[in-house]
Amino acid sequence: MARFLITSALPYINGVKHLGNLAGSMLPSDVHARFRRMQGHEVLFICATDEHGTPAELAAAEAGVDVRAYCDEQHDVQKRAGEGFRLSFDWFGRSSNPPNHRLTQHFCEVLEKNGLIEERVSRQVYSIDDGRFLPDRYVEGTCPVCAFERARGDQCDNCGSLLDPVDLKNPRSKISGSSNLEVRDTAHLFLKQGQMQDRIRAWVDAATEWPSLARSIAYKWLDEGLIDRAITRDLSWGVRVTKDGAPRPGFEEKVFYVWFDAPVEYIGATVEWAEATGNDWRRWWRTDEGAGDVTYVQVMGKDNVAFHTVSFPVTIMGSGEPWKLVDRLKAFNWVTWYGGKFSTSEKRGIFMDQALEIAPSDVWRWHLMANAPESSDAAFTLEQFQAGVNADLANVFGNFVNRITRFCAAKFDATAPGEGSETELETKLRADVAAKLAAITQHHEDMEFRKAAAETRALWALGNEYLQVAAPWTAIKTDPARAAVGVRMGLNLAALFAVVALPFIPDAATAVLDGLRVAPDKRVWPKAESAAALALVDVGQTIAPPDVLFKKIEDADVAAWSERFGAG
Ligand code: B3M
Ligand code: ZN
Repeated sequence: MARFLITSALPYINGVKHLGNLAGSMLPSDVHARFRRMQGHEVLFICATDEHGTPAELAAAEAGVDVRAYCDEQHDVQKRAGEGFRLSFDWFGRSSNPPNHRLTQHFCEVLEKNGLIEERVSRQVYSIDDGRFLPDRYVEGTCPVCAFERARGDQCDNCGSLLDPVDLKNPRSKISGSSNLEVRDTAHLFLKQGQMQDRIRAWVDAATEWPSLARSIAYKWLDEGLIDRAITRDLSWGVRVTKDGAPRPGFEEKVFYVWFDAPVEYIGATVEWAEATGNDWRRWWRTDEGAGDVTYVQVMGKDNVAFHTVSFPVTIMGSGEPWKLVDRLKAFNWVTWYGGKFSTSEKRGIFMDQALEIAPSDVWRWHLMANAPESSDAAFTLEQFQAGVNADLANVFGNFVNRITRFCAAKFDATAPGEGSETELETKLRADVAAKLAAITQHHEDMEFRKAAAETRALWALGNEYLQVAAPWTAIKTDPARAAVGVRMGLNLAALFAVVALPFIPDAATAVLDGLRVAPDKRVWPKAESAAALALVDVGQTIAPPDVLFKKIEDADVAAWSERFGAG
């Protein structure tokens, strides 16, 4: 038994996330956590809302509420959406909670002691009409790179360039719309990332277990050279800047930059979990206190990779303290929506709460993972969603389970029969199943979600092929013992298919296992070579055919959803 710490990138607080966010971090990390738990490993699966920064302040202002009240409400909304999707977090924390504040201040203080923080005067956009500095997204203007007219101060949504607010052309305040702005000098803390360049590169060189997307992004940043970056901002909502445990003089009106405190919340949320449950967080995070044997897995969209492969490691390593660093980093490309991007600010695409209004979580989970944006961006269309769900879930998995359980109920008194002996047909099937199980297991271990789903589908298809040939419904007329073998094998296949599907479609798989009365201690990850994989339903066991597992998606549904979500 090994130990896995798994973190999903922290969803930002400004509203329910869209399916692209779900597919790129929370869902795959959940699938992996479920898989590792089923293997019998000790898993701690952590997530939280990322609550600081200008987008939270702006969204609260737009909603006309105080930013703390806004975050309280949105945290609950996101927590419910996560539960609706069966995301099995051990803890869903908040970056605005006290543990993160303490830890963030701690990191800054030790980094400063280690000579990695410097106070520098920097040039910031100041709004005369608003009477305040305008950090990051508080300014909008024309992108100096691509001339997009609605670029934000920190980043251009059109070309993706990271920007400095003072570089925007025709800048205007997001608060008042005023263009009566000037550039003023003000002090900020800078993290001297440049000094850590060689250590970070050596660490990335050694990180051979990272998938290529993560490594290539890290090298791109290292090759460009790490630049010192400001880790404070002129804002009121966030983690206060301290020195020796007291407010830092000159920084009373400033807080830490959101990307400085957000990754620290992976640790902060673990502390929240430990405090709430009476557990020890140190054995997950401190290599001197038991975390040495932990494998730490991070999952995120590609735009977050630089912060996790460079900036956060600078914080962690620069502290000189024995904190756990990421071992495996899985990054995703984008899910696209009819050729464009899903977008929170533009409300384009389908959002998590809306998705659950139109279809159960399992079908989304399956579709998003079977089409995970791993090697490239992946287009989401309602037509492909319909086709995939109907083919894989309704026709292959659902139909198999229905046929065999109903036939057993009709002809074998809903009891797993013991008569008859297996033939070459079953011997070959067992070998084919073992080969598929080995492949599925390997893909899950490698966090290759598309491949894991494809092989799961291929395993299900073996069942239908087998039933086609074994045809217990024909055999029953002439050779009841032969039919019994087919039913016994069929029920065991159904149980195995459900066990293997648990990480992807936990609700439907659980319904099948409940119907087949598979004991909880047998719902563990099967070993490919073991006969136990196909001995989940005991002879003499009574079963109850589950209700229809997956409702087919009709053309009329697709038409209605296209209309509602403005698809195409
Ligand atoms: N909140 C993701 C985003 O909003 C960001 C992830 C933080 S992970 C520490 O793009
Ligand atoms: Zn641009």
